Amino acid sequence: MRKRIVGILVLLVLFLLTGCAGKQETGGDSASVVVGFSQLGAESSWRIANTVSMEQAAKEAGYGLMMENANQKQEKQIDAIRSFIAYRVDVIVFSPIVQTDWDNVLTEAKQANIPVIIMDRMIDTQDDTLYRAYVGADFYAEGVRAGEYLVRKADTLGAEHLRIVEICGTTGSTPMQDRQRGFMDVIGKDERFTVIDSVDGDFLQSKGEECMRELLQKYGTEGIDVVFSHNDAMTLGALNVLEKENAASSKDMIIITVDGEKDAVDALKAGRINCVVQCTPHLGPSVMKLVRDVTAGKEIPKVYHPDEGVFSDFDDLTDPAVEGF
Ligand code: GZL
Repeated sequence: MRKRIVGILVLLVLFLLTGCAGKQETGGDSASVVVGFSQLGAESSWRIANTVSMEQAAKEAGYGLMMENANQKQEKQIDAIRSFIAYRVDVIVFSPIVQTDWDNVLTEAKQANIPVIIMDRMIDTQDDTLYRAYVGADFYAEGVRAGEYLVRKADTLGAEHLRIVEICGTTGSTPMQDRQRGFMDVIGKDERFTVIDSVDGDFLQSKGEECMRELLQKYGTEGIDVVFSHNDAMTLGALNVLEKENAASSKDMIIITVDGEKDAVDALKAGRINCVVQCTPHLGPSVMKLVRDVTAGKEIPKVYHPDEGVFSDFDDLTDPAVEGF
């Protein structure tokens, strides 16, 4: 506990000494708004694009942005939110790495009368007054799209039985739980499909490689028909293994991924992946619009889901609309 108090004090001193805390930090004038932003990490191209989106949108809005990167540690996010409260930012924005254990720190923000906007992932709470709005994907719908693609593919192939391995994102995170739930709600009752294994890849490319290597050792290329991976980073890692070991790839396996980064869409166009479910990282403009409305005292919608789609080998992949972020 002492360590964390020291951590918060160090954060505060750094903000004050480096001028990061200054309302001028990203160019806004003294009248501008200061947003405290706790980003969960830099684990994937999605996350990096999301951070850039937030920084650009804050700059365009003329808002000060105090961003803390938690490097995948929930306790660092909690410390950062406490430092934003101590600094008395105008609005707190954060992307919760996992869904649980946010009520205490969000209650402190509420008591300090600082509005909170949750971006990207969601939290488990009984008290929805702890946050003003949620801006992020409908991850359940993304999982459904992945499942619907697989059903269509099985219909087209006339497949009688397909064995699926699932490479999951961060355990306890909204995208991991809801993509899995949506996917299973579509394929779970269809006897043609069996999920033979579900492993934790933590949204990391390196762990995606590890997972695929272990799955191949366990089942062999002959024992796996479908790879459903919760994000492109893990999928690209898995592809490295499949192709390096001359194992089957999308020619022999059906590979389904989520996010829609450029490398994954390029792999789809090259026939290395079969389906890319989109999950946009470009949430900054929507967040800053809500910051504007909240600081102007306006009512804001509780939930905002961006429009998202899916690209697959059923599409005309020469269409310029088929592109990654
Ligand atoms: C989804 C986001 C996920 C991405 C991953 O909104 O939280 O986290 O799918 C990222 O690439 O690591």
